[in-house]
Order: sequence, then structure tokens, then C-alpha cells
Amino acid sequence: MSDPTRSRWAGGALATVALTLFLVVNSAVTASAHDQIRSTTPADGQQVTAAPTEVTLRFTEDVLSIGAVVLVVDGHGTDWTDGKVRLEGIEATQGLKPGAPDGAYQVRWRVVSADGHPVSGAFAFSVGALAPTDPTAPTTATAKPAVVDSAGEPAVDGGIPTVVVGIIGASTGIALFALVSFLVRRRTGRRHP
Ligand SMILES: [Cu+2]
Repeated sequence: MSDPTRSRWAGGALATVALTLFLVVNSAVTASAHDQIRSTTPADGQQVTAAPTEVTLRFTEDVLSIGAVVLVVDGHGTDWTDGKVRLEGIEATQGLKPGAPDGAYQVRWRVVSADGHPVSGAFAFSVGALAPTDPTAPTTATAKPAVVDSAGEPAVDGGIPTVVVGIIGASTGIALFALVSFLVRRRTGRRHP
């Protein structure tokens, strides 16, 4: 008892699931290709005794030599950067003017990651005895820098997030189920022409 309508339905469902799976995996790979900030000098939340002459940001991959901006802003909103960002491999280094007073500083940065997407974020440090504070955020100074991608979504910190792994797992299961159903229906159809 052949049912070509059901068989076609199964084929269509399989194609849909396969396409969904492809898109999910593809977007996960794309997301993980963004450069992530790996470390900074001074470190986020660090208290240094004397004003640094420069700040350095290190990324997971080379940053493109275009569109990089680093601002180092004190509590009054004054930017203490001097000259342009120097980009070398995974490092972006920004010189500072001498004479920056003791107090809290926020480093606001934006670079173009190796895959061509802009990534940005901010971190804080302090000079002297004061603990670093973030003038723009109500959270504590130890808050992690907000790394976002071009779509404004938080970038992945160190690999594919758990939810994506879950989606991939679920999609794979559904795809396998659809494939098996499809093959079973085809075989059934052949046995009963
Ligand atoms: Cu990207």
C-alpha cells in the first residue's frame, strides 16, 4: 500500500531539517570565528601604582589593520590616548599621554576581527590607591568586559555555547529520525508498488 504523498512529505521534512542543521552549524562556526579578547595590560580591574605609558589588548587571532579604536577615559570623560593604535599580529597597543592623574580609567575598544567583523568592548583599571570603577555601568568594577559582535549579540567566550551544542544535538537527532523514517517509507513503498 504505497503512499507517495507521505513519502514526499518525509522527503520535504528531511530537506527542511537538513537545511536547519546546516544553518545552525554554519552560524555556530561563524560566531566562533570572531576574534575574542584574550588578555589586556593593565588587566581588567587591575590597580597600578603609576600611570601606564600604554595599554595593550591581546586577541585570539590577528586583528585587521583597519578600523581599530582604543580610548582610555578618566572619571571626567577625558581621553588620555596619544597617537594611533599600533596593530601587530594579535596585539593592539595604544600609547597614553604622560601625566594621567590617579583615579579610575575605562578602556573602550573596537577592532576588526580576522573574519572582517567588528568586535568591541570595555574594561577598567585604576591608577593609585582608588579601586577601578566603571563610570558608565552600575555594576561592580570586576564586571567582565562586554564583548559584542556586529549584530550587537554577546560574543562567545571561549568556544561554542552550551545552548548551541544542545541545538546541534537536537537537530542531529531530528535529522536522523527523519532520514530513517524517509528510508523506511521508501522501502515500504517499493515492497508494495
Ligand atoms: Cu565574525
